[in-house]
Amino acid sequence: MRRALRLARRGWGWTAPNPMVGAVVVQGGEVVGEGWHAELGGPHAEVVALTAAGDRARGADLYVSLEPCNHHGRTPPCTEAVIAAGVRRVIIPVRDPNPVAQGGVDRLRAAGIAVTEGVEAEAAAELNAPFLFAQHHADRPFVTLKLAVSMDAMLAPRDRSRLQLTGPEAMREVHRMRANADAIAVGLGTVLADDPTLTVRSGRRPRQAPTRIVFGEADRVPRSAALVKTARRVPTWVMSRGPGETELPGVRRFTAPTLEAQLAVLRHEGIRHLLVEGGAGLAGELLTAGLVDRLVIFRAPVLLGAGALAAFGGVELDATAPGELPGRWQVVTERAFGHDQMTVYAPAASSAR
Ligand code: AOF
Ligand code: ZN
Repeated sequence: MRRALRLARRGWGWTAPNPMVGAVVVQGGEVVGEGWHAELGGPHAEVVALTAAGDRARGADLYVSLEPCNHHGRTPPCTEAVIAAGVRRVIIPVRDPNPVAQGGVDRLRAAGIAVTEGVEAEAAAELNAPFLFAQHHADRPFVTLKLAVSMDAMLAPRDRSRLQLTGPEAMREVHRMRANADAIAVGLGTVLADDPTLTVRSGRRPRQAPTRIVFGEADRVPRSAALVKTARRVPTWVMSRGPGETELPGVRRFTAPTLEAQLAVLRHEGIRHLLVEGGAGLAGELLTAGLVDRLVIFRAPVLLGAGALAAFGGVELDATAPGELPGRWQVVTERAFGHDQMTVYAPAASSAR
């Protein structure tokens, strides 16, 4: 199953709104075929793996990182391919909550195929957390908040100068994360302070460039901002509370009265996974409102000290425990990138639905 999950990851940035899925066919303790869902609209993982296995799929075990689909979508149902191939047993981590595709386990069992569930369930759910979330929540996107902070949980030095805290390894990881998001967002303050580009500039490019989103009043977004100047090439949206007057060429503008309402607009526009990259104001608002599904913190080995800009703007931080996070969080992943430490947190109450 871990092999199937590794294969699934090869679809990173290419399958949305579909999940990433991998499959391995095992016959007599030997891998006889494997595959993954490589691209939206392309064949599903099981079909690729079974085709690779050919006749050797008869009587084999099929490890697939999501319940096989049971519907005619862009491709025929995987359940029928599994049954036709003569597979003996199917092993999955989690069921597919998609109402149109689900039902695979029941269909396979009805055809006399043994099905084992729950293998590597946590890892599989985490890999496709935004997909799984979207099946149960139509009111907003899955929100990943990424922040690079100092050891004392600061975002910027006292003089607010633009300081690159994390190293090149962490940068590459951020670009990889961007490739798996439908949209990348920042607050207006970050546009004014950093003039970011918010494009995927390292690693494999995604199937579609993520939409770039600014939360803030459109009238305050400079026409000279890098995001505005490139808006005709890369989709760029501004989410404002008020209507505003200035024209921003190539930029789509949306008006909604609250952050929640703005997120609802984004989901309605097809954004299922939103990566927020700051700054302190937007991060604080999202955290306070309980709208963060994954918090990704890169901690750089520097101290910014008194007077620096606190990472979780507007949210109480325990001064005696620098880096302590507001709310209750559990650690999902921890990993070093060069000199920086990445920690991924999920809200403690909810699991990766
Ligand atoms: C599988 N194996 O590799 C994937 C599955 O309309 P389609 O054909 O693109 O199907 C999309 C749905 O199928 C998707 O929303 C999810 O429920 C399931 N994805 N299922 O058996 C796969 N990618
Ligand atoms: Zn399928």
